[in-house]
Amino acid sequence: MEKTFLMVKPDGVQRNLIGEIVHRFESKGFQLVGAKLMKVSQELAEKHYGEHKDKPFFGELVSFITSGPVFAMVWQGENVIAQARQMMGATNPADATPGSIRGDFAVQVSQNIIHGSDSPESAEREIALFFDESDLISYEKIVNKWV
Ligand code: DAT
Ligand code: MG
Repeated sequence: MEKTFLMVKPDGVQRNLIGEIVHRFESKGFQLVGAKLMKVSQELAEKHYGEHKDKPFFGELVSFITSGPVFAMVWQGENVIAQARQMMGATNPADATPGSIRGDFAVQVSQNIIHGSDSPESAEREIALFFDESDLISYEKIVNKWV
């Protein structure tokens, strides 16, 4: 089953949105298979955002993501990578549809509440960066046959 890496960023943690965000993905019908509250180190931040290292906002991005605790998660489900991106909304909250997480809770691109993997390759890479295989729990949910 497909898995994705999602992370409530430091602004989302500070704004008490962990529960709201977990609730949205649970209610949708996706399954949480791993989660932790953690501080992102400089080294991990630079690896995680490696694709943006030549962008003008890279320094700001790394200092933001290391500025406070984040809530890192792995979610599982059919088409969860693309679906989670839809639920997050556009990168710039100004363009994010109302009803999406960024559309409902964020104003600025530099504080957009949540990260989500954008492809199967990035999901695999990001899950491996943040979690050991043994941190991920595989379990049956009887309700899944209704989802
Ligand atoms: P996403 O987080 O939607 O995958 P991205 O991978 O293009 O977006 O960029 C990673 C993060 O970098 C994004 O969540 C917020 C920040 N960012 C992107 N574009 C930015 C910009 N023009 N100015 C400041 N921060 C930006
Ligand atoms: Mg991205």
